[in-house]
Amino acid sequence: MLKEVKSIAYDLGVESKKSPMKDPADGDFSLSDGSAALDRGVKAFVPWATYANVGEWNFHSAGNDPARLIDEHWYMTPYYYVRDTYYRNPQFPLTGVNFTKANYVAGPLEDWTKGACTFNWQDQYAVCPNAQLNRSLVIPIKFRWDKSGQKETRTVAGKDFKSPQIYDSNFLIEAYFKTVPGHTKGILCQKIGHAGYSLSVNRSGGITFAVRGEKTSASVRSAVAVNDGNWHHVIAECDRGARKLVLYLNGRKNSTAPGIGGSVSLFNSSDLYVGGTPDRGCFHGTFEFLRISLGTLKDAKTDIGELYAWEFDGPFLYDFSGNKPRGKRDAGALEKVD
Ligand SMILES: [Ca+2]
Ligand SMILES: [Ca+2]
Repeated sequence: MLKEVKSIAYDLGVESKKSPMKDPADGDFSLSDGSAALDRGVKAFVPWATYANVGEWNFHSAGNDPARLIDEHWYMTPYYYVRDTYYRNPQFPLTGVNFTKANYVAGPLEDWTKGACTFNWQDQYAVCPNAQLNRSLVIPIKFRWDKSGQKETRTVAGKDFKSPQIYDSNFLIEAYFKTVPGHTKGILCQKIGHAGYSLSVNRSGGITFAVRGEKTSASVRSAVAVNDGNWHHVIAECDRGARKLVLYLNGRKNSTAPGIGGSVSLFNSSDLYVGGTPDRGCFHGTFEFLRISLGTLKDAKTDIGELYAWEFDGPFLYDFSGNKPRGKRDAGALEKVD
């Protein structure tokens, strides 16, 4: 039994006989010299909210299985109906094919765990099967004021089932990644068959975002290369109303191209792939973050400047007084700065 408990919570923190704070009884919560809280805090990543987020992967494993990359998206659809059952609503974890613990490494966005995942360009990719993205749900509707009487069920299917399956809506893909220097022709994220979408590192080392319907297709390429071994933040946006595809790179609009209108469905029966597929396009580099949302930045009533400022210079990167961490973040509200 003890062994089992240890395997769940292997780090229970530290014990100190001395107060970690200077004089909390008199309202001074700053850290004492030699405090046990020094450098024992963590850095976490807090993404800025997007509209209708349907998939969010932070690239740390589930903990007990290096092949399971959990999805942490939250989108309060109409079928988030009974609070007690939220946890049963669909999430879209990725399965890392040929992944081991060695794939997980430290990344720049978070340090509470190994928060980034490497892809080897050979035989590794991550996948969420179409069967999980293209389901139907039967929701029982129960009326609290009439427990014995009125009962009904509602079926959620097709485009009412919200997932990275894109029908005729706006959408965006956000990724934070780095390639091995010189890498070309690697898939970042795609769900594409006869129709669908893909985001990839192209043969010039730039980014290509492509969408395809039954009869029409469109794509946009970044104006610069990203395969230099540095971390890059990309948002690829498909705006139906404006009929535009937009690529934002490292916090700025980088390029735009004519897109597709609202009558073009991207529905397809392919699986969702990240970092490669079974037969082609394996990515060589490291992922820190990826998400897919069924709306543009404008739909989320935000813009690239606001999103980028939050994610890379937001208040979660400072203490409660606005001080930057000295070295590693200290535990508690206040960083020791004296
Ligand atoms: Ca991460
Ligand atoms: Ca510190």
